[in-house]
Amino acid sequence: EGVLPQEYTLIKMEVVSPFPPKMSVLEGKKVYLAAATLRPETMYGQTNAWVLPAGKYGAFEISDTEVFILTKKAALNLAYQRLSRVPEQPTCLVELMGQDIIGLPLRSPLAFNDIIYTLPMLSVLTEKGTGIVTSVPSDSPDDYMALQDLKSKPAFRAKFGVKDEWVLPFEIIPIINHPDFGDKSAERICIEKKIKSQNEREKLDEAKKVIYKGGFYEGTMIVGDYAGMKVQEAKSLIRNKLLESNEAVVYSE
Ligand code: A2H
Repeated sequence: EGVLPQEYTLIKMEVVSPFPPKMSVLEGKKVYLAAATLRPETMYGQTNAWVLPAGKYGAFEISDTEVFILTKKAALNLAYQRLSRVPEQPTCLVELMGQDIIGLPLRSPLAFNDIIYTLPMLSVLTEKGTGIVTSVPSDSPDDYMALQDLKSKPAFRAKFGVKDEWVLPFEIIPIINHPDFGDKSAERICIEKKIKSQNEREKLDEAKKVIYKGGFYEGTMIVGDYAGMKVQEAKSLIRNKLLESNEAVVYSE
């Protein structure tokens, strides 16, 4: 935990109905997985959402019509940031485990994929952000390795009830050109560092250090409305658009 508050963008990933039986009380409402990101300009490259299978989540009333699925801690913070039907008091409509929401089909802002799925990642921290992470395997080594594990290990898919069609059709989408690591920088650094799974924490942390600075400060957008623009400049433009269109909200913790 840092000393200064961290300001995230919460991406509203809409859950496509019909909902599974455990979520049937939510039918008729607009339900979103609310993913906390520091890189809203990467949303073009989304291939899935991540949850912790053993993590505790809930469906919380944000307004009369909108529901966010996230951790209780995040719901409480949101309630003090004017994002709760009842001010300063989160209302949980149904408690859910991460495992219960694996396989949910989602429509996410800016994603080139029309539908993406909720999948398990073991490094998701329930104490950080909302406990929901959007996956951009082109630019995040954690996302790349977790997707690679699911793609290459049928037993890992089976363990969490992940269907082939939620994973196998999803390719890495190049969205940013990195001056030193090309347009799939996360894949490139994971291959160079010979990272074998999402569990290689130290190597992944090194990989992140190596690519993030260059990707953000010297990278160039290669897709979307701001193709050709430096990532650093495009970030706030893309973020503001998402906030204006109500496809995202601000969240601090
Ligand atoms: B970022 P910081 Cl492409 N557990 O979004 C684990 N990781 C989490 C999380 C949680 N509960 N909540 C958010 N995150 C991830 C995109 C991205 C991100 C890219 C590149 C770098 C990057 C796509 N995933 O983050 O510890 C989210 O992944 C680099 C820092 O608060 C979020 O932004 O600094 C980032 O970690 C927040 O990390």
